[in-house]
Amino acid sequence: MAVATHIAGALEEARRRTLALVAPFSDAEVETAHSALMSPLVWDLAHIAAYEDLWLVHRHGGEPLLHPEQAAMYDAFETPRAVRGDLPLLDRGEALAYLADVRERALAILDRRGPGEVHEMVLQHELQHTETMLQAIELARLPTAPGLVAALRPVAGTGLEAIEIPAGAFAMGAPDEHFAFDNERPRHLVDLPAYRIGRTAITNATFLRFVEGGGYRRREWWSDEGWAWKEEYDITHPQGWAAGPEGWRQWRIDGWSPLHPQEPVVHIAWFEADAFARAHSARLPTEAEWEKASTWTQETQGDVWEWTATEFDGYPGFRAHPYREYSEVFFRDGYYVLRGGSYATHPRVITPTFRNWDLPQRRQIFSGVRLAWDA
Ligand code: AVJ
Ligand code: FE
Repeated sequence: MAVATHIAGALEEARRRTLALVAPFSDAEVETAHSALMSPLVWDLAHIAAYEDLWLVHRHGGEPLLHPEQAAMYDAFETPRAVRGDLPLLDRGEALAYLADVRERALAILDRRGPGEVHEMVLQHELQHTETMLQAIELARLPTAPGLVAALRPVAGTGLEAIEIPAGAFAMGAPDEHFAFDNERPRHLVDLPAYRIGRTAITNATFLRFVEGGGYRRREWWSDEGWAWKEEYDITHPQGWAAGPEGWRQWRIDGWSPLHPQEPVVHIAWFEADAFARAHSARLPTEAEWEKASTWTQETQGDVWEWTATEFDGYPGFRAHPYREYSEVFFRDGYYVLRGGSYATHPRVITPTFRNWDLPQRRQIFSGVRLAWDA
């Protein structure tokens, strides 16, 4: 019973976060697709409800879906982001009612049958979507209610200071005792030679030196794909930066602020992180290097997602479970792994083994960079 009460409380807390995110906005702001990259916020709301209906009411509770006719429209795989703005989606009021109705049933089932592994999955799913919604909100330059994102902690140093990690094997992946997504398993031994890795993420001040030092004009620092992307979209600085008479400013969640030199740089693409690393005779860490070092480099962990050199794939012996479309459909399809977490990530999602992923040109994600070097 104590476990059921705990999970019910956590589900309620996640729901307060979801609802607080959309509370300040007009119906039109919630229902419009602000960017082709992101869903209308109302899609996320109804999707969270549909997901909970499927896993907690139907699969865990054995009851019929509340809204079987909505299942396909709110299935992430069947209905990709780019088309979500053109669908006859539920309106805001309908989506909020869907959330509340499913939650009532899910809590009644939880009372009756007790919790299962799927409860933590559904909880994490909702929390992940609150971060996705924050990406959409930031891209749309809508203001965010206070208290929903953590303050970025200033970094002591430049981000270029390294620590050396000795050679040796470590156990990579999530231990069996607690919930983890399938892509974090099985836990397996990985042997690494010695290497150096940044003690912290790279700061704005350090990234600004790259920008002002011609970093976006030096062909030799960029991959072919990265250069083509940068040229096509005329990328000359991280997303949300603007140069003005009073210096550089940055659009951050709640509006414009002066670029803070000691905060970690955020909203850079993998291509930019990779070019920055080459400009410093460094490279991105592999995700194994990142995870092995995570007990040594905790200072800024969880402030910005950190791009790694590793393309998203299953660990040896991977088994899709229980939600097949969560990970497997993205393996070996050009996605790069990010590690850590960000100021927009709920702390429950942040663990040393959690794997996030995105395409190398994406920078709506709260992404920064940590460097690595061969020892
Ligand atoms: C782990 C953030 C890459 O948004 O595609 C949410 C999370 N999966 N619903 C994504 C997810 C299904 C996922 N990321
Ligand atoms: Fe989802």
